[in-house]
Amino acid sequence: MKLFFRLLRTILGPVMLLKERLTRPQGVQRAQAEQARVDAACQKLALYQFNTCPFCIKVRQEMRRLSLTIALRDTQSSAEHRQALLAQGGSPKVPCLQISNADGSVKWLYESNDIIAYLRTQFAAA
Ligand SMILES: N[C@@H](CCC(=O)N[C@@H](CS)C(=O)NCC(=O)O)C(=O)O
Repeated sequence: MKLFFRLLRTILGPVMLLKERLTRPQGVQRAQAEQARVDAACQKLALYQFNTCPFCIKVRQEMRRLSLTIALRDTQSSAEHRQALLAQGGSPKVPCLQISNADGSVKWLYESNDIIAYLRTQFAAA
């Protein structure tokens, strides 16, 4: 089954990446100070993902729509990232948003729809 999905991604991957590029949304414009505040907040976030995962593409597009610069950690090309996600997040599933809180705690948010909802709550323009 895993092999089937891997094969499907190999075949459809380039098409999905082309579609992602062609439908890249225009990011929201913020005042400089507001964007600086958002950029600083985004430094506490990291998205574990990989290029041809359709759920990851959905989250990346939302990040662009909201003009968010969030570190991308590729779990397909990096064994270190994959291992960190599994060990600390509890599952190898992507996308997963790592949220580092001010008190030092870390939250691992799975499910593309939940990640998108979180990003909108935190960063959608008023
Ligand atoms: N319902 C999840 C689906 C995520 C999903 O199926 N991700 C796949 C990659 S496209 C995955 O990580 N599969 C590996 C696994 O489940 O261990 C979402 O919307 O985020």
